[in-house]
Amino acid sequence: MQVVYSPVHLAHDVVFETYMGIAVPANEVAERAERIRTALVADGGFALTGPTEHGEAPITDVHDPGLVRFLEVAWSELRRQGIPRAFLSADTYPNRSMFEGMSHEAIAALVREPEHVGGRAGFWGLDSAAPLVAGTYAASLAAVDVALTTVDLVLGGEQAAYGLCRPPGHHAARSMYGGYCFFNNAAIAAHAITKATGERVSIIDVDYHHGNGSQQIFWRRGDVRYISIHADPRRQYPYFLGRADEKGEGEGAGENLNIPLRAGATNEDYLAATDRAVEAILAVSGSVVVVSLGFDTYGLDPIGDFALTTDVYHEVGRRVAATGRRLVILQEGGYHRPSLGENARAWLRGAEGRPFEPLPAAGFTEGGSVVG
Ligand code: SP5
Ligand code: ZN
Repeated sequence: MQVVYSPVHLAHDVVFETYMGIAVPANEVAERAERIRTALVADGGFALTGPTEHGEAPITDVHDPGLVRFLEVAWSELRRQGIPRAFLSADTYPNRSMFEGMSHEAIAALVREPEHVGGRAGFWGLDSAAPLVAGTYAASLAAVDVALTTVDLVLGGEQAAYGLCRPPGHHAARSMYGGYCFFNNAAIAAHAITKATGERVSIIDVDYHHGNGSQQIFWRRGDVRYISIHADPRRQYPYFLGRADEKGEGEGAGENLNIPLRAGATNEDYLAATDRAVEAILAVSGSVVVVSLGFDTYGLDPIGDFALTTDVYHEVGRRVAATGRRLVILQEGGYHRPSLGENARAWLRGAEGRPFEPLPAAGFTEGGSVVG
């Protein structure tokens, strides 16, 4: 399988994130993508290629140009405003109750992007756990190019290709970044596929978290079906979207399928959910499926609470590929660094119909210790 990778992700060099007001070690770090790249090279069955530049138009097809401009200047604004922080995190968010009782017209007129960069980050951001650093914008543009190059490979005839996107994308909405995501790589890819082929596209999101951004972007669209298996938002980020009764509206009515799972969800629970998702893919036309691939469903993930093992990733990859659709597979989350390479190898080999054997050289044991 072809793998699209760009070293520009290294510029998004995140060390800390904020959790409930306190700086804690970052989860979404450069080592994640490097672990996956190293494992796929060691496997021998994957061919790495760099992305080609696709420019800004495919991004503003999906995102508000104001979000793009904010992300472009946010770091220089932080410095220009004399704020000597290691990363940008919002000061104040426009909580919806700030405007309670005001008309939609009044709100539209009053709620504007402020000048203070902490207010601007609140205006465009969802949460305080998506630190923005000097290289975030460059890395985010590169991640989009990785996704769109993966689309090019599949539209060019590959049965499946994998884009090692970093930063991830599925929490980014049309006018909002958050959840370690800045541009929605999978949504940009799905939209580009509809444009190039005129076909319907399904997104299957198997990250542990609900992809609120992908759901929002396609909520009213009949040409992109969004299917997600994730932790129930009553107990987990993004908290305010991801319930089973969110089905889409207008042209998009019935095109959104959320499958929330309980804490401790097992391989068996997950495969049952996968079968429901696969059924929803097969119910619509279209030759291409976008996979938002996360490994934060793994039993040892530091921010997840599912109990999946490496073998189940091989089986999920196999079942998704068995739809017969061509797959644009894009990396989202997954934070247990020692297992990321093996879990990616397992999923992608499953999608290719190849067997999976652990790589002893990976030096990883289920206990979480790392050798070398
Ligand atoms: C792409 C993706 O997987 N984004 C996930 C964003 C999750 N943001 C909230 C993270 C909160 C981490 N809390 C750590 C608490 C440890 N007890
Ligand atoms: Zn996630």
